[in-house]
Amino acid sequence: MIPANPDRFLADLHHLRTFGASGVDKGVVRPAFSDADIAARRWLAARMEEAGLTPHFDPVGNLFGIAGERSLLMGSHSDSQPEGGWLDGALGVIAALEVARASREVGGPPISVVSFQDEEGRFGVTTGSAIWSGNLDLAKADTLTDHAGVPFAEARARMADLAGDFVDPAQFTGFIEMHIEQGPWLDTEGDKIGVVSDIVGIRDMRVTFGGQQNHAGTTPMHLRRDAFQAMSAFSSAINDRFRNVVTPATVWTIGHVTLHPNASSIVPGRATFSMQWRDGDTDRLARMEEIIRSTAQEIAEARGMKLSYGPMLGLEPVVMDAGLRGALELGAASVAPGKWRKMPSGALHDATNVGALMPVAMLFVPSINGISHDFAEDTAEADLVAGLEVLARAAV
Ligand code: HGY
Ligand code: MN
Ligand code: MN
Repeated sequence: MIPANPDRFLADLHHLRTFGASGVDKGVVRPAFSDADIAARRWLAARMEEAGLTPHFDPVGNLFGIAGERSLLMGSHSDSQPEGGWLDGALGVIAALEVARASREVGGPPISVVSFQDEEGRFGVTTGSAIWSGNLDLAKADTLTDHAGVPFAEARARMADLAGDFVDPAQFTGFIEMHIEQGPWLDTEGDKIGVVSDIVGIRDMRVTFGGQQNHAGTTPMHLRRDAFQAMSAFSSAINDRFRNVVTPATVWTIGHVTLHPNASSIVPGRATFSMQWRDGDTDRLARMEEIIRSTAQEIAEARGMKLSYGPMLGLEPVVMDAGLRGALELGAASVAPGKWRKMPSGALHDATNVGALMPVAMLFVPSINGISHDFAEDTAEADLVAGLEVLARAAV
């Protein structure tokens, strides 16, 4: 047994949300490499040290608390979305810290802890773990920019004073990530624990329609090359054309839009938007890409638009390791008998990348009303503690 301490765990979890607290619900604004993110990482490093782990930052801001011998690795990420909840990522980091600390106190198995950097994709898709695992080349990552045009290289330079080398993954036997579900299923159906079977794949790229900026009062409709209208037509067209390709589990999102110059009395000359799609099947992701590119091309030609794409980012679907999964299932069956389920993950997680290096598995706890990536994200404390207990049992 590892006697994880629920009170200490909850106290640390609540302390972490003071970094970048939004003041709305329990929400946080702690994007990767922001002042709040760096301050939170410094605090986490100190907590790791107090727990007897050796804190270590790598060149891209990933923070490890290393047990010092060959060990299990557990954790998640502590950066947030631009409007994030207090548990997304933070839960997995603090639960890992508590289990590692409690295990050390009783001479239990060595456990290392990690908080990956930029899981939330300010620059890429799960950037920090993608680089560590080799899924994303560091030189390529350095050229990726956020929506404000800041390159990753410039952002990570903010943590250069802390940075050591990349950590050797060979010292870790496997990786377990605890997370909130971020969807409706556990909450709706009254289950307490989800043991993840697999994580979907993702594709993400920026698309730009370039038209002709012009006067919104004098330019006749038939002479306009309006970039917003092109983007809008594209969005409707792909919803229609995906119909014969997707399943009810497939999702796609235009979540970030920049209109230039973004003024009421100017016909927009440029529209740049994020196009993201996710599915558990790589072939389906590829068919969707073909539809996206051919539709954008058709619309550009019909409306006299220049069309350009940013770098295509992506991660493949990943199946969880049967052995680690089995350990989580045993833990779930004893902590929440009859109230747990096996389920896929529709959200991306660092475990996807770490799976390229070692066996990985994940467990979920319920999200109240299925809300996440929103300040209102929350989970009942009893469910957080049940998840901690499952994690502690599985680690043994
Ligand atoms: O978007 C995701 O799935 C993750 O929360 N970064
Ligand atoms: Mn997350
Ligand atoms: Mn997230």
